[in-house]
Amino acid sequence: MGRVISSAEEYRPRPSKRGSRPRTKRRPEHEDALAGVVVSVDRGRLRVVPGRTLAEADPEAALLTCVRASGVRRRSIVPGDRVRVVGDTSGTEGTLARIVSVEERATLLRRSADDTDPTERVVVANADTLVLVTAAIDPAPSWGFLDRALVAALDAGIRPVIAVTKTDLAPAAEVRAHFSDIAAVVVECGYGSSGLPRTSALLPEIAGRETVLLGQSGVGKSTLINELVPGAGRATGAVNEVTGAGRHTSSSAWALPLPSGGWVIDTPGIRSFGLAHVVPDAVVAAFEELAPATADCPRGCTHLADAPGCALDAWVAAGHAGAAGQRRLASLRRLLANLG
Ligand SMILES: Nc1nc2c(ncn2[C@@H]2O[C@H](COP(=O)(O)OP(=O)(O)OP(=O)(O)O)[C@@H](O)[C@H]2O)c(=O)[nH]1
Ligand SMILES: [Mg+2]
Repeated sequence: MGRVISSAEEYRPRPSKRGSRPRTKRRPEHEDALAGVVVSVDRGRLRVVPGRTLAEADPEAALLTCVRASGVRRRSIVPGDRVRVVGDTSGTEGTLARIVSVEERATLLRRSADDTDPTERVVVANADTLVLVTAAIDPAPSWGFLDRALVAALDAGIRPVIAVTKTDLAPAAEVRAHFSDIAAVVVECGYGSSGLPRTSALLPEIAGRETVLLGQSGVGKSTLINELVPGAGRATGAVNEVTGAGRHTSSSAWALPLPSGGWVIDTPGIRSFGLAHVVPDAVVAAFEELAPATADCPRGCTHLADAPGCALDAWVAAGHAGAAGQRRLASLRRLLANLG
């Protein structure tokens, strides 16, 4: 029979090979870790503002420069992430703190490099609003890109707003038409489009919110941020006159506090917006004016152009999806074909 341990005193743990120091999962120092939110990630260096959420953070507070503790070395940490920090949390120049944990994310805007690449790139965490920035011209709007980013936002539960820049160079009519039947606000903010500051239409949409600005390179994201946040000092770059492409001026995302409350996150221009992580049903649901039609589709309908009995064509033909219905259906089918 095995030995019975009758009392605690009698029990002698065998000395462990690793030494006799008791190992606990949670080190005591983490219990008084400081709550903070990541505002930027620059390779191994992360800047963190103290506060449980951006809404609670003091925009004037000194940012902590942090590195990852070993427990979160391989975790994705992006702007907007709510974290716990230990070490020197004074924020004094030259000091370093350590991020020991990352809180669960409320929302997650993510993309893959293309539709078949399963590698996810998380863009930002916990944003409640996506301002999808497109220029009226220079560079010309990329409809596929805009639709995809919109799908990703709706899939993530993030409210989309479309901001059209460079309306001083060309009218926003085409962009408005493209989005005329979806539940996204379209605001114009080109240079001198009216006597007002060009951000006046955008501000009410983002005041007090956690907003991410997303768009292709050269559409004017950083220029907008510099006007929204005086002193932000985000670098801006001219669009190449020959190719009409932006120069990828911003290389990392950065969250900045709006003077009127709320935060905006500038992001580097991206070329493509893969949706490998999004399931087809979520894509259909994101096309709000088309989605009701699918109730009449046969079971397991792919909703592609050759799908027998797909109810989408009749729905659009009957005008239920508005003037842009035909183009939107084509856009939806393009996305679904890419996903499949
Ligand atoms: N005419 C005109 N030019 C604009 C407007 N907004 C921005 N620009 C110009 O467009 C160019 C690109 O602006 P950026 O703010 O650097 O663009 P970005 O979207 O941050 O680009 P990346 O950082 O490369 O992703 C700059 O030369 C801006 O001056 C606008 O409303 N009208
Ligand atoms: Mg930029």
